Amino acid sequence: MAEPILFNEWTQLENKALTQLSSCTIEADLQKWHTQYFGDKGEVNQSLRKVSTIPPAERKSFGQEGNRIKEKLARAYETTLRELQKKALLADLNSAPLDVTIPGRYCPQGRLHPATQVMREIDSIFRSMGFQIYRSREVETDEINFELLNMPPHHPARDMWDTFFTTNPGVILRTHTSPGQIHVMRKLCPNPIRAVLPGMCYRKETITARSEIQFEQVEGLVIGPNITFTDLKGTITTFARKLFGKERQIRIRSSYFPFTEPSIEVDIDWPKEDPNADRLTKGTGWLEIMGAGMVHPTVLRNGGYDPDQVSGFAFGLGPQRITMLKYGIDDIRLFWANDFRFLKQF
Ligand code: FA5
Repeated sequence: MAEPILFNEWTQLENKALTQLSSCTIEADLQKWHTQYFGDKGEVNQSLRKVSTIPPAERKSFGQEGNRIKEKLARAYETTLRELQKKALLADLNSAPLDVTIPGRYCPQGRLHPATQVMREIDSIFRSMGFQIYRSREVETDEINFELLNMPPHHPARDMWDTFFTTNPGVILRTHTSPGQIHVMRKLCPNPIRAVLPGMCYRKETITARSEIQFEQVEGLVIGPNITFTDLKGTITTFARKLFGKERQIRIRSSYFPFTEPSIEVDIDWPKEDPNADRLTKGTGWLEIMGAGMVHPTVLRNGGYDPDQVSGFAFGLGPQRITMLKYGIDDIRLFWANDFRFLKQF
């Protein structure tokens, strides 16, 4: 019995396609071939669409034959593509042979920013003294940054912290890490606390060699029964000795912060032989590195604690000032200026 004319059409298509495929020598030819047969208007699809014009009794075998050829051509295409790619790669390798003896390209090794290095050192000293490390937010409410730290609106102490306001009323960039005290207290109350909170602070300041508008602080907070000023002094002294060595002098001065009572400030001596000593220490020979004190009863209450049951101390230190002391850096602006000549030295 003679084969139906349409089956002949499939066989012709198959033979033609395979012959053309075998004459493709580069990938571009192959892509043209693919479009010719498998594109939307390609010959395979056109032929398959003819199914509707076939007498119903022959449609099934017509479709089966069409799909068999379609799959066969698709496989042949994949095989040819791989072969051509392999050939192209070999030709490329042969035309520019690889010399494995050429030295590799120098890849400069990155390192940690000096601020990060010192921050990690500070964290590890406090960790070794049993402190936990907490992060708290940089965008704060006026309430937590000031009011709950015993500074109601119009309190004159607010003048010490010139503030960046956001367009959201009552929302500011934190001026110090002390609002973190309230977050930690509210989280851990009524348990004892021994925590440090490192992070960035923002103040609208006149930028000078020792003051930036953006700088880091590390807040410390210890709360529990019978915590005394002696514990504060011991902690600060141990910290400073671990960081700077025993030969560096530490000076504790009385001071005022609304959220601590009594309050102190801690200075460290600046090497006298440094020609910039006068400018940086305003002629005193001392550079302030932290404020501290015993947590004010109102602040304890705002954190959920009963000041008759527990007491505590807090401190806030400035790692950038500390890094300046440690490495003899004479200008705080170098920290965020992204100058490689500076950064490469650490
Ligand atoms: C405070 O910010 C208090 N919150 C510290 C505190 C915490 C006191 C807990 C009591 C209890 P002060 O404004 O002095 O205090 O800042 C603390 C430290 O941050 C300073 O000693 C200094 O090392 C650093 N610091 C302050 N302002 C700047 C600035 N503009 N640039 C760089 N470092 C700064």
